[in-house]
Amino acid sequence: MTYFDVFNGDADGIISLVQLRRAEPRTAKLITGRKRDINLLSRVQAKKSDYVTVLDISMRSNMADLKRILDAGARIFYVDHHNPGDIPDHPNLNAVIDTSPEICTAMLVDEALDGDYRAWAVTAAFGDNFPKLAYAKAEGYDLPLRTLNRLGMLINYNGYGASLEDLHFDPAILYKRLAPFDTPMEFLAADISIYKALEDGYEADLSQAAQSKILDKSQIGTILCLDNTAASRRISGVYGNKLAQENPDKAHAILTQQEGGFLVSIRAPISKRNGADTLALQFETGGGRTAAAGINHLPHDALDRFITAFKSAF
Ligand SMILES: [Mn+2]
Repeated sequence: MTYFDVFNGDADGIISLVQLRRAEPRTAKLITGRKRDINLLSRVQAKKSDYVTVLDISMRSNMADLKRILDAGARIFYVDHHNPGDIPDHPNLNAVIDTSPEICTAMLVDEALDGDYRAWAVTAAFGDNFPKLAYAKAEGYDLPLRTLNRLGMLINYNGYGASLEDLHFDPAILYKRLAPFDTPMEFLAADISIYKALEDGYEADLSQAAQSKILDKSQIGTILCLDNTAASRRISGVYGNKLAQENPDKAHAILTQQEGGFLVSIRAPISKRNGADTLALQFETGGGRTAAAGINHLPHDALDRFITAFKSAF
């Protein structure tokens, strides 16, 4: 029999698995990828009596492969907080899914383990951008919250990129480096090199992003353009969040140059979190949520149309 551990390559996915495997060690095939690489179940070839653990990837996006694996006779333990679609009613599927707005996968794992690895769960909540949840769950524990916040953010930052080559650490390797420790404090005390490497990468990417070209700046907000580099692809999402926090009344669009056009990341003003999805959907490859949306490929000749649409969207 084979075990498969399938997890999102961001902080929430990695730390969900760290907690589970502290509680229940097992040798498993690790299946993961960069943060946006979510069709992970397509890579699982499971047979009858195999056991598949799935963490922090949308069930809706993996439904066909979920059914294929269940039909093959394998058992699945599935923990997640994204909209699942219709959860199959199958005796071999144990699904713990909660889509309430203030929960992340690592905190669902924490609940299942009665808070045994709370410091890890708090780190993941910070990393998945749930600071309120992190502070609430840290209450009564004596935790170095600023450090855990920074560590969670850095692990999350590591997941962004257009390919695994863009990332500082393959998420499977990052998982293996964290997994030996009961707490993030023990990890940092034993092995500061990862934290340092991520922090150096983050600061370098950030200073490169600060050199970006302004394509348009108005009362509405700012449209920036980043060069076609791995640094841009790693930082663009995190940079958009940072600019939005610093200028809460302005909208932002971060364009990253790519072959034939741009990858676009859109952030509505924090003071009025809507309009981002409507703007993105005016373009063929756009999509997202009201506060944060994106366009996978904006051709060069659509740039003027985008700038005009941006100004009327917010
Ligand atoms: Mn998550």
